[in-house]
Amino acid sequence: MKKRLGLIYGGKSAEHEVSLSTARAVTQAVDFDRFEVIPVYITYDGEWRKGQSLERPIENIEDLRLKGDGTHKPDSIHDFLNGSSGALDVVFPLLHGTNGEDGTVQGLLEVMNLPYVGNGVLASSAGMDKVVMKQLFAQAGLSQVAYVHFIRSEWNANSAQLIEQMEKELEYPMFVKPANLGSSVGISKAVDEKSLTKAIELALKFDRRIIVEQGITAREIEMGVMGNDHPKCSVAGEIKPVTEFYDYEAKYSDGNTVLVIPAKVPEEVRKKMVEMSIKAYKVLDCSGLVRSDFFVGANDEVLINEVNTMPGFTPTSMFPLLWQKTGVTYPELIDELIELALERHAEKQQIQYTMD
Ligand code: G1L
Repeated sequence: MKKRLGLIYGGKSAEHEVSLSTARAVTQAVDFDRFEVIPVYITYDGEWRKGQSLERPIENIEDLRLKGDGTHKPDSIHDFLNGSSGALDVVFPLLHGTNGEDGTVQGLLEVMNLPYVGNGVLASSAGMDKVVMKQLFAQAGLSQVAYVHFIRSEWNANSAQLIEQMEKELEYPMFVKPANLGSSVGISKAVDEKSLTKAIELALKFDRRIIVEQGITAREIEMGVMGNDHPKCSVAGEIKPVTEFYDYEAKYSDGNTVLVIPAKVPEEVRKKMVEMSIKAYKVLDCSGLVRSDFFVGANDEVLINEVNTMPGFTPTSMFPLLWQKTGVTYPELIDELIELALERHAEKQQIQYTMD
């Protein structure tokens, strides 16, 4: 019997289009002899639409924008995921939760008792908030850049005191960000008090909670982590700014940066990154996968920047490329993640919920 794999994609999010290309890439990599692939599209308006099983991989992204002609409309989310056309065996949630509230779709899938790929509710929501994530990292003894955080009402009540605190605890340049990682918007660099104030007012448009981080001069190096209780790391990859004199092979470049995989780092730095990636994975109780992002200073000091519980996931994104260079192809990656989802779900079925 083929397993029924649901792909949930689209969503009320700025990453809607990215999600569609990712869903297409996944259909192109799944083994149709072993899986029946069922598309579940969430429109920009938040409407859920379930399609018929796909006969073949998707070529044209437009074919993933299921029409709202009634045929796809569910009577309830329950019918939707478990309904007449047969239950799904495993789900690939290829989106951020509505309005960037990650962990919400995972929560829905938990309530439905459906196995799903990637991180659970706790890791998804803890990984969504930069302040929560950094506080957990600090608790785990992981080195990271200094930061200050506050909420909108504290800023409104006493911005002068907060500026004073930031200037005392941090140095310019600083990076001001909405705490909610779902939004890549609203981030800016501050070089003096005036630009700091401006950056904070901008970030406050996107979130009520703000984090201000110490800016540093460092290399940006990332690792892929995959597994449940015994996670493994990929080789490291570096994101390098394009300079006039680059001599490395620029296979994947967006014009401003190139990816160098494996990154040229000393063995101790690589080992440190593995150790820190696993610690971060455990403290956030991750499962499935994350991409862990580091700063490596001139003196080879390693600082963790963040982990991304839903990294870019097309075949040319950092996470799949890192695994490819580690010897795991894109179709193998998808297979492995589905296995991990089923394994986690099976383990959860054994948990006892009552005392009798
Ligand atoms: F299901 C996985 F594998 F956990 C998973 C889910 C989602 C991996 C990567 C992503 N990434 C995305 O969905 C996105 C980068 C397209 C965000 Cl909209």
